[in-house]
Amino acid sequence: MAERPLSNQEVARIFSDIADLLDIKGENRYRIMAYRRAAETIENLGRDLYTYWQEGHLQELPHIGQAIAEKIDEIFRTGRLGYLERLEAEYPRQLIELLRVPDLGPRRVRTLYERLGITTIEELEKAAREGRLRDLPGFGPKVEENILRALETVRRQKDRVLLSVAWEQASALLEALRATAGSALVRAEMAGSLRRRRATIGDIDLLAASPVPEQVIEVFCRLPQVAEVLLAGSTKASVQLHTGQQADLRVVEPRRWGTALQYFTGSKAHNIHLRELALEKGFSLSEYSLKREDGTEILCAEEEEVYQRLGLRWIPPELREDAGEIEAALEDSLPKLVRLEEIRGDLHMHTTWSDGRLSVEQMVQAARAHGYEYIVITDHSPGLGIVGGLDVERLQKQRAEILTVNAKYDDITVLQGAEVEIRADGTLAYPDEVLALLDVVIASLHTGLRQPREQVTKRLLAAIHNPHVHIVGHPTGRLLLRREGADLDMEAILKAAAETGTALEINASPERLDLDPVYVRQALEMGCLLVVNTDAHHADDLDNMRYGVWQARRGWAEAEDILNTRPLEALLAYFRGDGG
Ligand code: DGT
Ligand code: CA
Ligand code: CA
Ligand code: ZN
Repeated sequence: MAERPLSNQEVARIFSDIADLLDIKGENRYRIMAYRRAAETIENLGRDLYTYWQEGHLQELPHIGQAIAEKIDEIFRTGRLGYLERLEAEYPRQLIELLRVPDLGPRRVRTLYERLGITTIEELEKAAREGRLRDLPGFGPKVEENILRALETVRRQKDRVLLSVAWEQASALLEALRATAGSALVRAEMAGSLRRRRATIGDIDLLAASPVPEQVIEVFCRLPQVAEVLLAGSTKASVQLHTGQQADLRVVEPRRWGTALQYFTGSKAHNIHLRELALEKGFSLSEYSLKREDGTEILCAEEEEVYQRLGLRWIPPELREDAGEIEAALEDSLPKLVRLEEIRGDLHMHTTWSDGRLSVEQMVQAARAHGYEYIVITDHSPGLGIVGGLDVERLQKQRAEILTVNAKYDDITVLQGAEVEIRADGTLAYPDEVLALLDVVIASLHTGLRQPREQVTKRLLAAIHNPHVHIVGHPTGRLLLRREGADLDMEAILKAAAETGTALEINASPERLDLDPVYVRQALEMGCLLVVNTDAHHADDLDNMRYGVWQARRGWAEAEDILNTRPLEALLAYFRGDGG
């Protein structure tokens, strides 16, 4: 008996590692698939696998047959798995890390190991630099070059964190700084990619204004969050937090705050373009000031003044990627970006009816605390990978409960929807007659994300063309810093969504933020409508709405582009097909 039963994630990891190792070994596809499916089932389970094991119900779970049930049994009894240990003796588990390098499939990983004994990224990089990969079977100079480039990307990704993680840390730092620095601090804000609300963040950039910069730097370096001071000067400091994150602080004179905030917000590409524009107008723009050709300085205490001096409207930080925002500001055609306060309801949330943590009523309470006018409860359908989904009978029972809860509160409308699985063969997990009974239908992909482009695109298109489907949930299925989205023909998807009026979701869950802003903008140009949903599994998740709205803004979305900024009647009219 193991000391502590392994978590679902840990057991799922064992089976997905087995699948990866068998893949490297070149085993039969069906066996590999069987382990992958089992891992997916376990990962998405609503209850502890351990409980199923104790109750002797393992084999009732989808994709858990006798062979896998026996392995789970061994894992829970002994804390080990002999089968995996034997596999590892042939192919070290470290090789799985190599599979994540783009351009390296299982066959190439095997070749690397068998021919050159490579097991780590470092060894791979060394061999590639020394030109030892190009002569391996199945490689060649082009592949070697691609691998080197891919390793560069991997390295750049490695030190990034989710926006939500960095944002919470930065908020706490600012709060502590404000509380401790007292009157030495005039103002302080986030800058860099955080202020631009990028989905992932390299380091935290903070800017402060103070007449006594040294004092602010000193206070900052002593904050309880700081583990180590990497660099401290009179106007800037770099520290490492206990979380491992790096944070940079710059302190400027209050009368130079505007130019400094503009500069440190970036992006670099935006700054370069802005500097060129400044030069055309006879100014040189720096973090300190705008300098005229005769060398005299114009100081900008506010960011608006910087843009104004250059003949521009103030540009919201989310747009500052040099993607046409400067041109738009010049001709005064910047979008009127959607704001969090404009969101009237959340159309995607889970309860204990499937894999959520709270009851319908508890989720309703949480939504009322957010001041929402309406919400839609969208639990999972049964289907591949998602266990505990509602069959048609339980869906009816849930409807009764939702109606009862809805009747209890007159300040919010609670609707019944569902997150229906788009199955691997492209059909939906509920028949049309069932879908027709629901107020809002979200169709999502959770499995088969690695299917070839044509196949996975076709599945999504089929869902979009189903007249009962109102929304496509987290369209690509990406998990930031962890898993690429499906290889979709996005152009075809957006075109079909625009034609059928099917809304695309911006899933606000910090690890998804899917659709990506780049596609949001493309979707809007093609005439699609969007929704921003939290996909909440707990009350706290409702706070994630801000991350979704920020990504919508990064995609240039206005309130009218986002369906859940509309009043309930207008929203439902749209979904019924008789509204704008
Ligand atoms: P990150 O940290 O990778 O998520 O991205 P950022 O945008 O926060 O980049 P970071 O921390 O290297 O620099 C913060 C800001 O400082 C950046 O957005 C713009 C400005 N900046 C940094 N280096 C340069 C530069 O070489 N030229 C210009 N014009 N601006 C720069
Ligand atoms: Ca940064
Ligand atoms: Ca920085
Ligand atoms: Zn969901």
